[in-house]
Amino acid sequence: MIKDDLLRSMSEAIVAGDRAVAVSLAAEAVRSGLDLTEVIEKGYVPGLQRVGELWEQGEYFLPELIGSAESMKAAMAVLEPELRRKKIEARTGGKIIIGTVEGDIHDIGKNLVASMLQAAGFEVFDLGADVKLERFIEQAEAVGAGTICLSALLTTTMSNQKRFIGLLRDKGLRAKYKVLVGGAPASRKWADEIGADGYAENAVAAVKLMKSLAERA
Ligand code: B12
Repeated sequence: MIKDDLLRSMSEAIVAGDRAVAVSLAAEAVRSGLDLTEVIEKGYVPGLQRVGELWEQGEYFLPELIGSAESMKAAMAVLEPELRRKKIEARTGGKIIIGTVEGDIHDIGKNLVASMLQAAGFEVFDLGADVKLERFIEQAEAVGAGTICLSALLTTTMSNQKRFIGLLRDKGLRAKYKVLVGGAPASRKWADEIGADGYAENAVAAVKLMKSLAERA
């Protein structure tokens, strides 16, 4: 299949919630030696964006959302080992803690960011979703991480990104960690407002941002 058709089919498989097709297209991308970052951002992610629109228009309900999310996860399970294998740079980027904040179970975007950071040479500790704010700090202290990445997909849980920065301050640890925030409701303005060290709108931008912070450190 030519690349553009492949990317379009990936998007369609996610919209249709067709796990088997999503997985076989991921395998085809790996076999063909395609740039997997591009495959994710231009193939699968637009499918999920479309699913989001269909949900907003009241055309999709929870079962469809779950089907699409599961298809995305299954495709990522094929792509992730390959992304790791292909990582070209040495692990010089430092240690990063990442997770979705408490009260929020969305983890697809967070998983993408974690995979890409890992592929770019950072040592990533993924705490999963619905993570208690204290746990981010405990784990960062335990492994000696320098950066903490917080994902939030709900307008109700993005306030936990702000609470987290307050918590770090209360503990006298604010200066010790770089805090990056992301997720659909977040923005650069939000990051500035809450005093975060950075914001990125997608996984590719998150890698760029982390690299520039690492260079400055
Ligand atoms: C898939 C999905 C689900 C799946 C999640 C499966 C999973 N394992 O993640 C399921 C079906 C479980 C689900 C549940 C719910 N969902 Co939902 N869901 C979505 C949907 C359609 C897509 C989200 C997604 O995966 N996007 C694709 C990824 C790739 O994008 P992303 O997450 O934004 O991540 C990218 C960037 O933001 C960035 N990024 C992400 N994290 C980070 C972190 C850092 C540090 C950085 C730098 C960057 C970064 O990089 C990522 C990769 O490019 C969105 C719609 C939308 N438009 O976002 C709704 C959406 C987020 N859900 C919504 C809602 C309301 C819910 C529920 C409350 C529904 C319900 N009534 O039960 C529950 C939440 C329960 C809970 N407590 O969390 C609303 C939120 C509304 C709001 N304003 O708060 C949305 C916006 C849909 C809508 N328009 O109403 N959902």
